[in-house]
Amino acid sequence: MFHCGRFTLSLDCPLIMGIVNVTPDSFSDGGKFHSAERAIAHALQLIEHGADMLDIGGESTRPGAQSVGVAEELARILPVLEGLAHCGLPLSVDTLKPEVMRAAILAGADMINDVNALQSPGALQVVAASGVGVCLMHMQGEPRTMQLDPRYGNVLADVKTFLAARVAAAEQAGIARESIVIDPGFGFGKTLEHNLALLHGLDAFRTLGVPLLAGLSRKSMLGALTGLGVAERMLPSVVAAVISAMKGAKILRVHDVKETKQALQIFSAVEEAR
Ligand code: 7PM
Repeated sequence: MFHCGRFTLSLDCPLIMGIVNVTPDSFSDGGKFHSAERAIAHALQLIEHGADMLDIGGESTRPGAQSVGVAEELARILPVLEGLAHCGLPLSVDTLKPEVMRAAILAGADMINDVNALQSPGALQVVAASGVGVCLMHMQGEPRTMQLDPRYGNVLADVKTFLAARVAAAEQAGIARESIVIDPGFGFGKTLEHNLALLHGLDAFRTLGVPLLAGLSRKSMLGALTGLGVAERMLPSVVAAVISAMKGAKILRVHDVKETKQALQIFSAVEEAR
């Protein structure tokens, strides 16, 4: 079971976390409103397609991205959180800023997805005080520069050691183990070889004793392997999601919810035949 905010979720079958990007619309004065409307409409479509939870992001954590201020990030995210408050699904917010976490939780977020694994000063405390779920993700470096020269002794061992330490820090701060998931952070300070080693060895994270979340959807490693552009990576993304599930991932963070759902129906049927 995974406890996050208002929800307790069974992880007997892998869950689908649908990605909701709140993209700033710089073309009109009504941009903030229209970008929220667009994000909410997209989220409702993901729910129809079978999403089990939603991950709302204001684009501050993207590889290569310039950092976005707290006020700007909240202006993007809060209207979407409010618009989806009664959609029936757990709402995750993708942020690494404690101030954004606090405001998002007050606005009804059920989970914080932190690519920085709650390492910002105050982040552990904000989550611990709230009862929301958290995803602790591994990243080497910072989003703007992390892909320049990623290096590891042994990527699988290094990422696992980091995540074990962050789970311990979270528990020490008072976050319930039942509210924690971990994520190796595909593409976050990793070469293609690092990403492949992590996916191949993903089952090794199971011994950490908390559920595993995997995000490979449309990522550049899939482009590097197929030569396909980002808009053409649905099938490779679904295959990567199935491979993750077969290696024990319990939450799959994806753009293509409908197709991933179909694939996981086959996966889950085969699992149940065990
Ligand atoms: C450009 C490149 C835009 C990469 C967006 C991205 C993850 C995440 C992201 C992940 C968790 C994306 C990424 N990836 N959070 N946020 N795990 N927990 O594909 O793998 O959305 S941003």
